[in-house]
Amino acid sequence: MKLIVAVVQDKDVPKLMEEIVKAGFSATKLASTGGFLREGNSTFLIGVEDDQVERVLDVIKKTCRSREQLVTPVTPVGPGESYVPYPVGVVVGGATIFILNVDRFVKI
Ligand code: 2BA
Repeated sequence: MKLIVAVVQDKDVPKLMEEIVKAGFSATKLASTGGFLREGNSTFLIGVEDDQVERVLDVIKKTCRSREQLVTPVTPVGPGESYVPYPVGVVVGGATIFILNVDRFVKI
């Protein structure tokens, strides 16, 4: 068995959850925050049999889009210096996915 941990953008969450459930998988969604943008994103935990991993990845690929987001770098400015921060674009997503082996799966 595998645990798929997928970090996705909040905008893709409703569709992704709908498609995962429609495909017959179980998922848990956790609210999370990206360390770089410090913005909310969502982390899905999806436990599946080994032979189902590719199907779940297909659902995620079809559902999650990459988007460009503007970030304004924060640079410390010394006394008497001025600094005009220019926003720079970073491409976020579709999804960041980790696939872990599950030693044991228990439901009580
Ligand atoms: P954030 O950490 O907020 O990162 C958002 C986007 O900012 C990243 O998109 C990437 O394009 C850019 N970025 C991140 N760190 C950077 C850096 N040090 N310098 C320049 N640009 C940087 P994604 O790569 O698609 O990642 C989206 C979210 O997935 C991340 O949000 C984070 O929550 C998670 N993530 C990505 N890689 C991870 C990893 N190795 N471990 C744990 N979580 C990860």
